Amino acid sequence: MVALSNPPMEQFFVKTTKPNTKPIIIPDIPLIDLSKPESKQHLVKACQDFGFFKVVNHGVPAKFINKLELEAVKFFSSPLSVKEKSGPPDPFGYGNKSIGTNGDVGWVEYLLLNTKPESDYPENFRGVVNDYVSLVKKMACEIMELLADEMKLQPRNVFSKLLMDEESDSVFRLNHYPPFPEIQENERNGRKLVGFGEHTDPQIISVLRSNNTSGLEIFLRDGSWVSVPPDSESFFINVGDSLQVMTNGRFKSVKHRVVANGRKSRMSMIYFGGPPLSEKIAPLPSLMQGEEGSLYKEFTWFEYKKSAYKTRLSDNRLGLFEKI
Ligand code: GA4
Repeated sequence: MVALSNPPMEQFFVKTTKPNTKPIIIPDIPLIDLSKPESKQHLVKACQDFGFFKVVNHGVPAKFINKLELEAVKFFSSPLSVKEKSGPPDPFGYGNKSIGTNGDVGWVEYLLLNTKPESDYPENFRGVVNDYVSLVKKMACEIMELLADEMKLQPRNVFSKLLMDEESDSVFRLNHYPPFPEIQENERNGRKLVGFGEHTDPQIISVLRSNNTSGLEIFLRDGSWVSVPPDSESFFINVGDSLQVMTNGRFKSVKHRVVANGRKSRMSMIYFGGPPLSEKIAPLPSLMQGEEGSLYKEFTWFEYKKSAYKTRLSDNRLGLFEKI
């Protein structure tokens, strides 16, 4: 399908059930302090209960985060004609309002980058993205090793080795959600502006950092959407579909979305840690107890990714691979 350059405005909104209701703020998004020895247990619990948590004392120096944020602000404030020189996203590059190739739209512009060292980045991002990604990847690996330890998985790098692999198919994304002039009027009518529609991430683990503008919401198992208070000093971690499969459903790939704030720009940077394309994604044998069989048909990351790119954002991508 051809990407729309100017999609009809109606598509950017979702109706809220009750006009003017404030989003629910969850009081207790799991908060993990990576400097504490008990973080291991909390990590496993957070992956099981929510598939989502926030980490502090993560060891990524602010200097690297700020440098990248500064370049991102500069990039997104440059003229559209300049930004478009880095597009279209096929799948990497600059994109505006249209997400993927199957008709999804959102009030967002973005830059999708390959994390392989030799990749071609817009000029000011060279070096800055590599530094940031290697630090965030290191933190993601530490988290995955703590998870493996706590679950008594051998070797302890059973998950992290997939991100460390030279062939790891990981992606980096910068998202900018610009203000929207008529936001108040729409809110009065009970309409929310969709920045990035609901979806789960296909990879193993995603690491998100945003500026101090709200917008991220996660979907809880009781069927409610809750707004995640922004925190520019912490990282938010999502379990992806592949980790859900590798843990045979113990860890949950969290459904999330971004409702554009409308008043202030929101900027986020996300590292999506994925396995090599040839990697078989299947439950770890040591996690299958007694009679427990795999909930999923066997597939490689290449097969999963290929099928994911044919879906709409909100589709249940793992559904195709579930055993009935
Ligand atoms: C969701 C997670 C990542 O942002 C992403 C997205 C990708 C894209 O923007 O090109 C996809 C989406 C994401 C899943 C389904 C397909 C592919 C858009 C889309 C409709 C980069 C990814 O890996 O999968």
